[in-house]
Amino acid sequence: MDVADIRNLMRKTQASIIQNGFLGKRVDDLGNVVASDGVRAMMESALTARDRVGVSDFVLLENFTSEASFIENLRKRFKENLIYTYIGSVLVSVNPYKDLEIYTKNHMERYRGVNFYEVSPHIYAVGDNAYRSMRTERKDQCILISGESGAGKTEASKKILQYYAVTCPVSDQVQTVKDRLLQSNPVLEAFGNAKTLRNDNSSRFGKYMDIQFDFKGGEEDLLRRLGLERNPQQYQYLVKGNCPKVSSINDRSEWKLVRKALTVIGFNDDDVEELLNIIASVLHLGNVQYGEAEEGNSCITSDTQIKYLARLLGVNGAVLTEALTHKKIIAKGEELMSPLNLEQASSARDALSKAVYGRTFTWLVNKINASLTYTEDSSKHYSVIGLLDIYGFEVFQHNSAHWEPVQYFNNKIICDLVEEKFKGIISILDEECLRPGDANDLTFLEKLEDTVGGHAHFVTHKLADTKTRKVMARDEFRLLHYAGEVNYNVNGFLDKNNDLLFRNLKEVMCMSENKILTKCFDREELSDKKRPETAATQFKASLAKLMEILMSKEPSYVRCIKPNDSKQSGRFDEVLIRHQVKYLGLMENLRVRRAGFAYRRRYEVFLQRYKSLCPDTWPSWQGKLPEGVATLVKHLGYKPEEYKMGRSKIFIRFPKTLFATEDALETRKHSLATKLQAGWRGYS
Ligand code: AOV
Ligand code: MG
Repeated sequence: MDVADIRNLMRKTQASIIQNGFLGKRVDDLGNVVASDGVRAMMESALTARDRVGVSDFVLLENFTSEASFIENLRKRFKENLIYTYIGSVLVSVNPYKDLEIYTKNHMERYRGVNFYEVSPHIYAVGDNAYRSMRTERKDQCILISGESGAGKTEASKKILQYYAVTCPVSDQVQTVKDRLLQSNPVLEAFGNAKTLRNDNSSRFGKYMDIQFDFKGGEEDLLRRLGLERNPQQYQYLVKGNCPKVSSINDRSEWKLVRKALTVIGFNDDDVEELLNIIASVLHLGNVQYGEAEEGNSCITSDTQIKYLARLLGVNGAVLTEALTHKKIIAKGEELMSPLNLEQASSARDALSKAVYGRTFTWLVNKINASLTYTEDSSKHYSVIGLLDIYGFEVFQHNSAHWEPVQYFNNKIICDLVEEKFKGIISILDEECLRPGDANDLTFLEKLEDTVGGHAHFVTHKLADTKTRKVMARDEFRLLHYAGEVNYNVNGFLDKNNDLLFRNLKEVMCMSENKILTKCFDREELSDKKRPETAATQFKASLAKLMEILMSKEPSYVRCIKPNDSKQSGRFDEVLIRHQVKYLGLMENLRVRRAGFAYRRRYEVFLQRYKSLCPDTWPSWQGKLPEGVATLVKHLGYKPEEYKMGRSKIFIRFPKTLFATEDALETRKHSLATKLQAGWRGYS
């Protein structure tokens, strides 16, 4: 038997496989249809493999409308450590809560420049695809990562960054920028993340309440200079959150990493020192204790903290003390220092801490952004890939003004949400904050009842039925989120929304000798008579800006799922997962995918992959690409309604068509191997 014989036999086998509907049958020399043992074994093993590991794209599920089979598929794959599955081009990821060996350099290489469907699903494929679309179509890209707290959004974004760092070819200058980009992550996380009950390393960028920076790993003399104790339990701000112990994060090595990272992004020793002085001040501020002087006025009981604060912030201790216990008011054109009571004083103190920490963080972000700007030729437009990983994205969708359950993530819904088409909670809150007189948290609640009380997703104690009333306090409202029901206590809503930082505290900060703080507290804002924007309005404005940026880009989506609430590997909590599948809108996502042309592939890729299934295109097609593809699909028996020929791509409507073609390819590969073995045996 020679090579031509083998090829002939292969062609015959192939043709008969195709004729027989990809069932792995072949026609023997006498024309009888038989299934070869090898083919049968191969088919069986392929089937059992699919049984075991599920399908890598939900579009290929037989029963695609069934949530149960969706979840079953997730479960199968999760069990086999296959945490990634597609819905078409959307990547679904389940947090494994353990390190998997799937992020090596080898893996990165495997996904480089390869078509989405040719390799198993991976976050690298999403990254690579966005990169190539950016290059070939010259369109800015963005990758939107969503999921609940602890689902793996930040990890996913880090993986994509690492992928680009390793695989994208760059010049030396870009290399510096890339190093900085990678290094910016630990820095932002160190100052912007917090341990919450749901996630040991929760992104809290922009949220300043939960300060969770642990100096346990800091160097001894540094701690001494900052006047800090080793024990995080010593600090009010660190114990307040009730979860100071971070089981999964090693502070000592993390701290080293942060210091190193700060150097890479351009901080010298002095900068680092100033930054640390600020962080330490915030911790000291939290420990400032108030006592009661005459007439219920507040006073500071111990000056230990004030001494440290004065030194660390470079301000006058007496002035600071006064500012922490008094409020400057202007009466009849005269400035007066009016004493604060205990409660007012401690909220002034907390407002100062928040402002100092928050503004420093913003400054840090700006500094990092500036260090990332690539300035070789500013006249040229550089294409960008934006990576969006934020906290509480969904929560905001459901929390604020948009009342319809979000069926399917799309930009329009978010934009409608931000637009002030109707009176939502935010505008009512702002109204109450600005209303002079008797406005307080409870009047805000009443206003809500008057305005949105009729809405099906809004309940208060007064409006609730007897059953719900039992689990609600009088000062709460409840929102029926897609993600679940949440009670909100209105206590402190107005204060939180107001800018509570008194003018005299701002003045003290403006006098600081700390260089970072001088940049954060600008004297100009003291002369500004305008009322500062409320927190909610600022948030809304920044969200609107973000949406504008995102809308100008081509999106890719990553949906992260959290498998259990105990941060455990291997535990698949079906109730919790079903819930997320629902509110992430994955079933809708799948239906949308199935309705359209599920697969599009460039002609050359399609032909390259399947050319061996047709004698006319094998081993190579000499004519034009579309004609080759047309010949091939005709030979494969594609019906006209099953596909469409585009300008550069073929669109395949039903997954089963592609499924069958893939099966045929598998079968063919196997028979080729069998024949080659037979051939070799023939030679020997
Ligand atoms: P999040 O960003 O979605 O929550 P993270 O990305 O911080 O969640 O993930 C939480 C933790 O899960 C991480 O610290 C890891 O321990 C683990 N983890 C996540 N993804 C992976 C992965 N691919 N492989 C291994 N471990 C993983 V929040 O920021 O709280 O919304 O606000
Ligand atoms: Mg995060």
